[in-house]
Amino acid sequence: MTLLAGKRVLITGGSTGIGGATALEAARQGADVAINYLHSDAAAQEVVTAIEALGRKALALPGDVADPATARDFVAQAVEAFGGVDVFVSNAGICPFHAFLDMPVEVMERTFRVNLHGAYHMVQAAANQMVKQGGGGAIVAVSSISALVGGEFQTHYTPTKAGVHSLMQSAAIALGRHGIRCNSVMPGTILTEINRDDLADPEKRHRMEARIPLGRLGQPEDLAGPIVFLASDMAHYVTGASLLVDGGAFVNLQ
Ligand code: RM4
Repeated sequence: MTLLAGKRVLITGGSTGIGGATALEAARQGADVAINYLHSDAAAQEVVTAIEALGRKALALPGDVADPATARDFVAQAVEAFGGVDVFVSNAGICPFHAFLDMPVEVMERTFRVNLHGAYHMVQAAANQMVKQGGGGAIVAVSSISALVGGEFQTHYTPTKAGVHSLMQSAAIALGRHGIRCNSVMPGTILTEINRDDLADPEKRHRMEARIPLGRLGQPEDLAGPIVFLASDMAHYVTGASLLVDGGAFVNLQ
């Protein structure tokens, strides 16, 4: 299958986790891929090397999504390299678990600026480029099961994921006339760097696993297929939607 044949795909937070897995799957599905990343040059280069080994073009650009200039630069450099943007995956996010009552302002504000403001800057920059190009496009944002349910140590995080979900709904309305589809995925508990420390607690990990009908925590690769589907022409009449990818955790009350 080449669900993204000839497409030019941009992904934020693309050097590891869900973003990295999606970058590789997009390349397997025939796309050229540009990734934004913040920390590890080595990890980003590994993704680039793997994409090029699949015979596709790859580009890795560092930048903090919380800075509006990063969005403009990322899109502009990808357009210079690939000639345009067809798919944009807004994935970059953080979740520094912390209690509510003594939540430091800087922790709360950083989480909002990365997860919600960063998504807004990036989606807006990608949408403007897609409108300029004409021909439509697809935007997929990584929201979360946490848009729908809470977390004691995530009071700064869950509102940002609810915001990302809502951003896609409103962007779908604003961009429909341009043939640009906007959807979100809602991952459950997926083992990545974002929660490695949190799930290092055996009791917490067991408690999270016990809630999942499919019997295991998610892996980044579990998100790649749903994201590629929403990005592809198979979802040509899907916009403003959200897709839970959680092994059944959300519905499992008892
Ligand atoms: C997700 C969900 C998971 C957590 C990550 C950090 O939205 O809450 O359980 O491990 O965030």
